[in-house]
Amino acid sequence: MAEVALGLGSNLGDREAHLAGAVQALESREGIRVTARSSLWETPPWGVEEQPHFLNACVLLETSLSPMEVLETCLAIEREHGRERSLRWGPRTLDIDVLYYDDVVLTGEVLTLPHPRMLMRTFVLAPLAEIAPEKVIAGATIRKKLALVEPEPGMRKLGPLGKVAE
Ligand code: PH2
Ligand code: MG
Ligand code: MG
Repeated sequence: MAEVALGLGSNLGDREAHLAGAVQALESREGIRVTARSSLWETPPWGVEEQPHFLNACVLLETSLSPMEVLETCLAIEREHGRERSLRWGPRTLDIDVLYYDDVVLTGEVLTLPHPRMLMRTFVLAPLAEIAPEKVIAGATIRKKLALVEPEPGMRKLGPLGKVAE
C-alpha cells in the first residue's frame, strides 16, 4: 500500500460540488481509500489572474494502484466533471494533481513526482499542512515549507470538505 497526496482545485460551476464529487469518486474506486481530507480553502487565482477564485483542498489516499494508475484515475475523474484542457493555468471545473506518492521521485513526460510546483504554492501547502504536516518533501516537512512561503492575501479557510455533492 502506498500513501498518496492529491491536490484538488475548482473555479468553474459549483466548485464545492466538484470537489466533494471528486472525493466521492475517489472513494468509490477499487484500490483507493481516502484516509484524510483537508478543509476547503478559498484562494485567489495564481498564474492567470483574470479568472474566478478557486476552491482548493487536499486529500490523502491509501492505495494499491501504481503512480500512473493514480494519475489516470485522477484524469478520468476530471473528465467526468467536464474538465476541458485549453488555457494553461486557466479556469477549470476540476483539477486533481498528484502531489506525492510515498517517497517516489520520478521525472516523466506525463508525471513528475513529487509535483514540481507544490512547494511554491500556498494553495497546496496550506491544506496539505492540515493533513500531512510532518511529511518530508525535498528535505523539509510540509509544515516548515509552508512557513517559508509568503502568506497569500485573500486566502481563507472555509468549512470541511463535504462528503456528498448536492
Ligand atoms: N491551479 C492552477 C493555476 N492557478 N490558482 C489557485 N488559487 N488554485 C489552483 O488550484 C490553481 C491556481 C493550475 O492548476
Ligand atoms: Mg493544478
Ligand atoms: Mg492538473
